[in-house]
Amino acid sequence: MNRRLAEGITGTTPTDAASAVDAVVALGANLGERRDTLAAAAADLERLPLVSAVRMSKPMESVAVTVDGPDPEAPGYLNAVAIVTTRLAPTVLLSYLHAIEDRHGRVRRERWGHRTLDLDLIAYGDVVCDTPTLTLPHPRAAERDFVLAPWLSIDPDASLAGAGRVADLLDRIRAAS
Ligand code: PH2
Ligand code: MG
Ligand code: MG
Repeated sequence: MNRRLAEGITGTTPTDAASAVDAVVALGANLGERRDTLAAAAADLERLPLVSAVRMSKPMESVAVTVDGPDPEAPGYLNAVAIVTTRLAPTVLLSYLHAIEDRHGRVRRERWGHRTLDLDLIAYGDVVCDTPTLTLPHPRAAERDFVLAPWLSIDPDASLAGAGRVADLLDRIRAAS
């Protein structure tokens, strides 16, 4: 990894104009006015500094996956994916994602608890890293159809660093279920 990219991952300095990156953000909501919340979050992403474009998938319904597996009795999720073209360093982008979650009433009580808004940083270009605050790509993205399907819908050539083409990952999940 080059020095400037490494600084961008661990530090707070934005990288320069030549290094805008496509970051993949997964959005999910299973409480409240889910559709409105996702639309508002997309607008919040567009307003972030050093973000030049946001391409958002259509929202898709999905069954809540809990620590015990899929639960059709739990409030269902609306999931979407946004591709965010940005010069923000990944850790800074992640902080903004948390701030947007907070603004939309996110309460953090239990792991995988119901939530008004969840914003996960799935990928940042093809960066691979594992730090206490950020793992890229997102460690569970390759198993999550509710991330891969909306992502594929806006980028048919998408691939996940270290895991392969999103289309193939999704085929594999669907063949196994
Ligand atoms: N997010 C979770 C846990 N379970 N299930 C669905 N269907 N969609 C999600 O976004 C989701 C989930 C934790 O982030
Ligand atoms: Mg999540
Ligand atoms: Mg999250």
